[in-house]
Amino acid sequence: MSKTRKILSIVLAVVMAFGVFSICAFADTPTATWTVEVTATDGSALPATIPTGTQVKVTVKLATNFYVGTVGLPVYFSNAFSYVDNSAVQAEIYGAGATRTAFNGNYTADTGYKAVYALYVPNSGASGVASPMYSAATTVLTFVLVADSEATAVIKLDKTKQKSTENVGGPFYCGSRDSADVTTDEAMVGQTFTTTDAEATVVIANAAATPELIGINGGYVDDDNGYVYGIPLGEDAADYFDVTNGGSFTVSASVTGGTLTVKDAGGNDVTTYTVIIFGDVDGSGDITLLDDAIVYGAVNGADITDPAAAFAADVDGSGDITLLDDAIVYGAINGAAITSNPYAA
Ligand SMILES: [Ca+2]
Ligand SMILES: [Ca+2]
Repeated sequence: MSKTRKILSIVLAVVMAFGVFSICAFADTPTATWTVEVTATDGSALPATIPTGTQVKVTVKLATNFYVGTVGLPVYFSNAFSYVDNSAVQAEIYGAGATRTAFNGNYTADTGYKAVYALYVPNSGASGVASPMYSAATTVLTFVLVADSEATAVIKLDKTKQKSTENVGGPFYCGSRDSADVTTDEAMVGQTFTTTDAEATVVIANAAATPELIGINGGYVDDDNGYVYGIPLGEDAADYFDVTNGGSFTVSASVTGGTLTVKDAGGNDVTTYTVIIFGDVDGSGDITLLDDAIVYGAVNGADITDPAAAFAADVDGSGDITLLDDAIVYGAINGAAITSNPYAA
């Protein structure tokens, strides 16, 4: 037996167990308007195109007021998506004690589609649990999908899957009642529903490779510390780096403490680095007596609290700040050369 047939047989067994067929009335009942919304997992709007690997949240709402009976809710989604295990959250329509079941969402449904199947069954009529009145925009089901492959993907309730006299085995089933009394009122099935908004389309594109910053002309990317250096004093940091995979970067200032931001092809920030100009401890962009004063203070026990400034003060790359660093900074003020990367081989 295929998984789909197995699911259908379970649904039919449940429906029959509740005697729906015995009072069988595929009556004309009010139209129920269902909506399917697809958003980012935090509920914000999705961009026009999402890259593969993105997770999206599917929210199924019922925007009609009526006394609800048993509900079987198959939500179909294109094979380009996969269901995220255990992500389904079902509304407690009949209270916490009633049966709610969300089947694993990765079984094959129609060609090209998989589905999440959520079932809501009231406790038996004998228990006297009142049938609740849905209020407009009740969230019935949420779950999370992950985009696997490039596609124009669809997530939908499928009207052709609705149970009716012509389609008794239809898995989409929405019972209703005339009042809150579940013991005496007839459960009616075959409720029509409006499909207008019960479908969402998401465009999935293959994710571009992540852009990486690389050093050129002696520029160095220190990924361990999040620093970039190797930029000669007074030069523009932009001339010492490049980005792979169609990315780009911006530099706020070519001074110690400046920020180099790597962006992807879409202009989104990917990584941020802090610029280090060795000897420029105060972040002014040049080396002056003010820098020397800070280095000299550090040699004598003062703290340089900013990590980037402390890194820039260790101009010989020894790992600590000593009189040798002070001598190099003092020399630079007086025109001596200073290395832009003391760690270079
Ligand atoms: Ca300075
Ligand atoms: Ca040192």
